[in-house]
Amino acid sequence: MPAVKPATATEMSGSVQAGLQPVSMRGPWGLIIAVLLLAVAVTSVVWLHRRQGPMVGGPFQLVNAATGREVSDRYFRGKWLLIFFGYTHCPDVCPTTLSSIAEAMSQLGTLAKGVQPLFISVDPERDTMPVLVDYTNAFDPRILGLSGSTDQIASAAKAYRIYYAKRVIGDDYFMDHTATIHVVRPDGSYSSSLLSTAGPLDIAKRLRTLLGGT
Ligand SMILES: [Cu+2]
Repeated sequence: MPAVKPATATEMSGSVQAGLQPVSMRGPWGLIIAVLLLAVAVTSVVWLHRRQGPMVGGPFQLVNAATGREVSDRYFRGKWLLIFFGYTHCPDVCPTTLSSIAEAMSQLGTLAKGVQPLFISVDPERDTMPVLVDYTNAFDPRILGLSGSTDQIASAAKAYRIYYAKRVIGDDYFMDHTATIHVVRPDGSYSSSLLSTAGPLDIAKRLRTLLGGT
């Protein structure tokens, strides 16, 4: 392809000439590259912040097991929320965690008034409203059981990054689920998380700090 050769030669000589230009002519390229690098850096920082910010939490629409009425996240504005997903047939993690939350509420004394623990069922098939209410009341009546349609639960679980899945064993089934306690601020924004293995002391300590008690 003879036509290509002269073009390549022109380009090469062009770049050689550019290299020999006074500094003032090369300056703009340095500036453009610097601006581009800065733009990339700023975009990365903004992206990371966005990732860390609204990654967990968000609006939800569920059903209050105690009243049978729909509730949204907005209903709980003004209180610190402890959000835990689970199911009443859970053999170990849920009862242990709810005991810890109940004990932490006792330890908080009057500060507990500013805290609303929510237990969201991932097993609406077995966790009917009465079953859920009896279950949460057995730990502490201040723990509110929430359920909903399959879609409502799936949507809330997705917002709070909770995985759950049915595991059938013989005639019975278990619900595998993420065991994390999420702490949500009174304005509805995500604050932090605790492991389900956190004892009552840890939970109470975290809340005391957040509520500004000590
Ligand atoms: Cu569980």
